[in-house]
Order: sequence, then structure tokens, then C-alpha cells
Amino acid sequence: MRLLHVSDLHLGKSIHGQDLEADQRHALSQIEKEAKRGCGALIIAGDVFDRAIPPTYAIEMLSGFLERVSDAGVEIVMIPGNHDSPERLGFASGILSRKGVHIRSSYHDCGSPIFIEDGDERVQIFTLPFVEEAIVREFFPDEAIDDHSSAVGFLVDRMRDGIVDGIPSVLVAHEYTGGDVIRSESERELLLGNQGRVPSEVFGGFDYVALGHLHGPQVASREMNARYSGSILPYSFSEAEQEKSMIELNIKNGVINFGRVVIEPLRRMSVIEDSFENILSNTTYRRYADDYLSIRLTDTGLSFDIQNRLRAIFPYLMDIQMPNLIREGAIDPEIMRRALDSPRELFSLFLERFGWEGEKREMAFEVFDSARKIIQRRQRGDIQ
Ligand SMILES: [Mn+2]
Repeated sequence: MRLLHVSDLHLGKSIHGQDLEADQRHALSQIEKEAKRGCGALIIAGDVFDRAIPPTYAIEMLSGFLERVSDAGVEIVMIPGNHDSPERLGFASGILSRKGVHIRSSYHDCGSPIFIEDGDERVQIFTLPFVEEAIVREFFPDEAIDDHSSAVGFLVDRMRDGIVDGIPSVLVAHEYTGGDVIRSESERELLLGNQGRVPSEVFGGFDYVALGHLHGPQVASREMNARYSGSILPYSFSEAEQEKSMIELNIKNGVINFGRVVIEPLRRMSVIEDSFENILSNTTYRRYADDYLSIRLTDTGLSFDIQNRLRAIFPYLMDIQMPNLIREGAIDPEIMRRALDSPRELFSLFLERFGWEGEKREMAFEVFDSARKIIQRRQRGDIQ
């Protein structure tokens, strides 16, 4: 039997004000195609949507996707991540489950697995919706649940008791576990104010742990056979270099073999670093013209109309950084003090920073001087 594992779809997410609808459709269509190639079940390990109340296009996108995958005879096992509203995601889940679309967003069904059959092969899939320890405590008030790890541990213990011998077992969870530290900006966002890492031993006892939460594809624990599929698209510039993928599991005679299917982005996310003039003039940079782009300008001074001039070449420019400018931001305090005594000198410094010279500089001073005259006359009461 073949299973597919994906996570962190973040449908409805936008980056730097740019919505990613076309990109997400493109990624979903590749998952759909893979699922249709023959697949017992598609596992979606949380962060289906980017927020509790997603934009309507994202809901339609997911709805159509689930329908097409399900119509192809593929069962779907899905849990909410920390970005999802479990109640909203779980809408009509009882009815859908009878059709093979298992949206498991409650802690109640933690003990009972979903059995997937394909020919002679069977697999049992346990589901752990993203754990909010306060809610787990409400569900099970008599248990000693002190922190996040103990809440996860308590729920996973219940599942372990439910494992049926002789059938490969999979646990689906959306948690932070394993050796890797959080590097990605988009992950850090998700983890803000969140509980710490769960020791990987907590997930022991299953043949495979299908994880969501971290956006880079990685093995979380070899001993526990726990893996992150990673997000379906790069969702921050710190993920620009990552190749995104889905995990493929082939189960034969109870033995699991792993494969990886790459998800090609509609547009790459790239970072380039050079001076403003070089980026404008060096034509080799034109190959980034279709990418979502972050540009790091090495310049120490500002140029006129940077954003529009770059955007004319790179229409998908999302972000401009000027690290050297910030460092140079500390103007010599002596010059600053003198400048503050004389507004004209301060304005001169300002023009210098923007690289305004010659005729442009003279014109700017003309405007400046006439503005000052008006202010002075108003202060003297000459004009109202
Ligand atoms: Mn998450």
C-alpha cells in the first residue's frame, strides 16, 4: 500500500501582502496528481489553513481538492495544526468520515485508529490534533497534566493502548519535536508564545510518526521513525533554498519504505545581494524576474526611487533590505549636533544620504528656503 504524507499547507496565507492563491493551487494540483497515481490514504498533518478564519477562496480551494482526491478513491486523514480552528476545520466531519474523508479535530477519538485497507495490506492511523494543554485538561480533569509535553504524553499513551497487533501503525501529529532548532521566520511566527519542544520518546511505539509544524522536510527522530514532510511551499525567505516535497510510504508485508516526491513551486523564492547599480545593470539578475524576491542592497547610501526602479525589473519583489545603511545610520554625533543647530545643515545631510547632488540639490534647497521663509513670516505674525 502506498500512503502520502504532507503538512503545513497554510492555505490562504499571504506574504508581504501578496496572496499565494495561484501558488497554492499549483502545489495542491501536484499532490492531487500523486494521490491519483494510486494511494491508500493521503495524510495531512496540520496547518491546513493559515488562520482560524481563512479567506473564502482558501476554503473553496480545500473543498475542491478534497472532493477530487476522494472521488479518486483515496481516503484522507487530516488533523488541525496550531493555525487551524479545530471546530471550524471539523465541520461535518462525522458525515465526511463515512465517505473516507477523516477530519479528526477532537481529543475524544484519540484512542481509536482509522483502518485503511488496500488489497491485502492494512494500516492503522492514529490522529493527534494540535495539543492545547488547557483544553486537554478540560477534557480530562482528573489527569495530572502540568505542561505541554505531559498533555501530549497522556494522549499518546491512550493511543498506544489502542494499537492492534500485527498491523502497521501510524501516528499523525502537529508538534515540535526532534533535534532541529527553529530557523525559519515563518515557523518562528507560528511558535510565538507557544510551548516548548516535546521529547521524541513521547511518540514511541508506532511504526511511523507523520509530523507537521516544521517547514523544512526532515527526520525528527530515527528511533521513533518520525519525519516532517515540511510545508508545501516556501513561506518565508529563510526557506528560499529549501526544496519542498511530500513523503511517500510504501508498505509491503508490514515493512515501510520511504520515498520523496518533490513539489515544484509556481514561482521560486529567492534572495539576491548586491549594490543597487549592479542589480539594475547586471543582466544575469534578470533570471530572478519571475521569482518572489528579497533584495539585500549592499549600498551605504540611499538612491532615488529605489523601490519603483527595482520593481520595474522584478515585478514580484516583496522585500528590500539595506543592512549597511542601518549600520551607517549612526551619524557622527559632532556633525549631528552642529546640524541640529542649523536646520539648513540638517537638510543638507538628509540630501547627502539620498544622493541628491547638483541641480537636484539646488532645487531642493530652493523649496526648503522658501518653506522656511513662510514659516518664519507666520511665526512673526505677518501672515495667517
Ligand atoms: Mn504549525
